[in-house]
Amino acid sequence: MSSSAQDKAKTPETFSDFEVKDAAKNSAGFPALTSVVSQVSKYMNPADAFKIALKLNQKGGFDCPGCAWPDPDDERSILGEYCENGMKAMAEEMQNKTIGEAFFSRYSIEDLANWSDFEIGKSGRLAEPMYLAKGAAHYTPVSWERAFEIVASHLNSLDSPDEAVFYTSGRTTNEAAFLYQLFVREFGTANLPDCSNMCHEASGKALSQTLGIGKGSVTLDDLYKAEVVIVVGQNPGTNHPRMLSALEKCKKNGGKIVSINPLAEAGLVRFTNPQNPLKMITGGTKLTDIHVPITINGDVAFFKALLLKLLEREELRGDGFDKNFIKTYTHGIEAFITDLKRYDFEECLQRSGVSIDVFNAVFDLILKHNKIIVCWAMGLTQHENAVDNIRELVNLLLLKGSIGKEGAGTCPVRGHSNVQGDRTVGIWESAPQSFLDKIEAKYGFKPTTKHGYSVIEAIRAMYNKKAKVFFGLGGNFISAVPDTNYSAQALANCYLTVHVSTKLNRSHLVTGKEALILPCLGRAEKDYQKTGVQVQSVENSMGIVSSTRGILEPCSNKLLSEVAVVCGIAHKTLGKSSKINWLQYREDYNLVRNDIEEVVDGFSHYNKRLKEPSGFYLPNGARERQFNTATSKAQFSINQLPTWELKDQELIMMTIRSHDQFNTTIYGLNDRYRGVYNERRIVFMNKDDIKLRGLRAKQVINLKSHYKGVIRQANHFKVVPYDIPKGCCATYFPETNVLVPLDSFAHTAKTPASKSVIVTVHAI
Ligand SMILES: Nc1nc2c(c(=O)[nH]1)N[C@H]1C(S)=C(S)[C@@H](COP(=O)(O)OP(=O)(O)OC[C@H]3O[C@@H](n4cnc5c(=O)[nH]c(N)nc54)[C@H](O)[C@@H]3O)O[C@H]1N2
Ligand SMILES: Nc1nc2c(c(=O)[nH]1)N[C@H]1C(S)=C(S)[C@@H](COP(=O)(O)OP(=O)(O)OC[C@H]3O[C@@H](n4cnc5c(=O)[nH]c(N)nc54)[C@H](O)[C@@H]3O)O[C@H]1N2
Ligand SMILES: [Mo]
Repeated sequence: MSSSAQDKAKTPETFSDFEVKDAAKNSAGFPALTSVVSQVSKYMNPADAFKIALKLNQKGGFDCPGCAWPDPDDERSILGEYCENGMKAMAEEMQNKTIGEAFFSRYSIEDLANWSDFEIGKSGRLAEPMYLAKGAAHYTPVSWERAFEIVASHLNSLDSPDEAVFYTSGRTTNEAAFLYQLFVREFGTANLPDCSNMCHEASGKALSQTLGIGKGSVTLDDLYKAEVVIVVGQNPGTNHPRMLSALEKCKKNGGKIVSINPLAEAGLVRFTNPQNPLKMITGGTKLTDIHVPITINGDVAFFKALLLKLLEREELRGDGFDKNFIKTYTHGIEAFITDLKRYDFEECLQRSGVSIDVFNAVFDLILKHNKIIVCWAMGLTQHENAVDNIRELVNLLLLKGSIGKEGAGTCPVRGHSNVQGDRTVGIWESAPQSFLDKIEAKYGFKPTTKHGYSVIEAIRAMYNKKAKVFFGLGGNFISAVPDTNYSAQALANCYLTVHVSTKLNRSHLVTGKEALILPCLGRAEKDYQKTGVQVQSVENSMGIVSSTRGILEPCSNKLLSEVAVVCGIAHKTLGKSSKINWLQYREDYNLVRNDIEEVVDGFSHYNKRLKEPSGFYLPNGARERQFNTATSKAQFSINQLPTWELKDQELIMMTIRSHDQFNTTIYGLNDRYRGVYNERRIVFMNKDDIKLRGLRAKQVINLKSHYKGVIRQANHFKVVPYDIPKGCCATYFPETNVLVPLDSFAHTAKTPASKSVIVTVHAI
């Protein structure tokens, strides 16, 4: 019997050989090096590994696809801007094994769906285009020409361009992303959902409303010079390891570090810099001065408590606020204060789950210092009240005048290496009119002004058969999105699903009636075109645009670059009716950059400035205290205190990353920093919660989520006692995405609330 799309979409419910040890007290150091050596030597050619380690994130080298943390502007160490998880990302991408016709004729889609995500990822690099015909059980090889024709004929037979969805994941370079959105807009739709919709969308919305720019305001230099850095809802030791070097530098300069997180994550507790052998022996620097073990989604409450105390101090002694800054640069303080006074300090503190002693220690730092930076990631953005989380931390920075000056500001730490750049160059389902006008002026067609689908809306549209073609430029849509069962049906309803990918993933197995896998070059591979090996560009988390150029030979001669794929499809689909000569761009990417320069603000002399070794900064108003809001001032905002309650037996669950994964790509089965080995189907619980439910360590349980009367279930997880606040629990994404309701998302931003899922735990 053939299995359903839902069955194929789920991760298999089987266990590996599981072991738990004490959670690590520090990060990096020797275990990090040994972990990389074992990873690299298993899957990658050692000479290539060495080449990569030396070129990774070096000036003139190539940009690590691991994360969006910036590289130092000044001298970089000889070992590259080395990082354990960066090397793991490379080892995964540059596996020496490839898969094509033989592999797919041996394994059917159904066979592959029974593999774990770890096994799927380790099968090798995709080496040739593959096609799944209607009703077929196996993918078979297809020529590039034919693949483009299949896509074009499906797109051209739709009743409306709005019946197609064009997803982007954040590894796509500026050049490929710009051409892709241009094609989509000329085709006639704005259906451009992207991974950002599930990631920092809430940050973009909150920051645009309050500070007039959807990006962070700080530079690396600011981090070095800050007096207080608050890291909230982020696990840099695993997800942005190079950020720890910046925090270490800040500390050396006398800065204090506060971590607000339900978990005492290893990298923030203590950190051993792998580039400093002496430190590896002596044990490294203690990074966090104050750890705040907050309840999941207790952040608005905690920030409100801080705001209330600052107000009290201002009223009593006149030293709580930066009155000059507020008067000159902000708008809306009166309404904000009036609203704040409605709240009770004790209630806020109680809802945050933080003790008064810890609170006072943090308050003391904030009161005494004026150069404050707040860094954050998914712990703030993946809640229904995510936009409020971020606006509330902006309120705090505004009261302190901690914006647009040295050592102060906002630092949303981005995920994918070019997710910020993709949005800058137009991957945006609701792009501003000014951008659309420039497209029209340059190319002579009128892009639709109707907003397109974001991720959640795209899933609904496919489920309801309003969208019939899904095209993914990178990423692993089915494993990344919420509500796996519903979303699997949505994809299965499509006539055609297409993925441009480097490696096999579950999205290739949960298909529409027909499907294509289009294999592309990875970041580290040389991109040979008519005018020579091409350079591309990316924008990091701090708005610096820099070049990236592959250094290894492609793993197969049948790969195309993402730029070439987009040009090929655009050319075939739009044909003679297009206003654009698509094929010229793939021969010379300088031409793409010339176009970006004309259409997108901040890219003047793009080709010339890209040659600067450290790249160039894009303009950032908030950094200069120029706020591009309706009032031209920074805007105080009014945010509600979330009032969710847990019923009897319920827990609030966050779905997080282990140390051995990059989003849906599973590098390995360990979470070394949290002391978990060889298993991913686990649930971290507080000891008291385990006892209360009559459970024991390692017991196998099922999880049920509860949302508006609908119950979703994920089976076979093992209980791991952990230092996590009572009432909270944690599991890994993507195994528990089946539990995340599609309808539970951030107001206005629509980021799935995958860090606040209400669940119950059931012994079996
Ligand atoms: N190696 C590696 N690097 C990566 C990635 C990866 O998967 N692997 N992914 C990349 C991507 S796309 C992204 S977006 C980033 C993700 O980087 P992170 O946001 O650091 O990733 P998560 O594992 O989702 O971790 C969220 C953190 O927030 C905490 N948290 C959860 N809920 C709450 C809450 O309600 N309040 C507070 N204060 N804290 C909370 C969790 O305990 C955890 O420490 O990393 C990027 N870099
Ligand atoms: N429950 C839960 N769900 C989440 C999250 C969470 O914290 N909890 N986090 C969310 C976040 S922050 C994000 S960003 C999304 C991530 O969502 P996605 O970006 O869609 O997922 P990835 O796992 O990063 O995509 C991995 C795939 O990208 C392909 N790939 C890798 N490199 C390249 C390349 O250079 N080019 C091309 N074309 N393809 C490439 C490979 O085939 C690989 O299998 O997931 C979201 N989903
Ligand atoms: Mo992300």
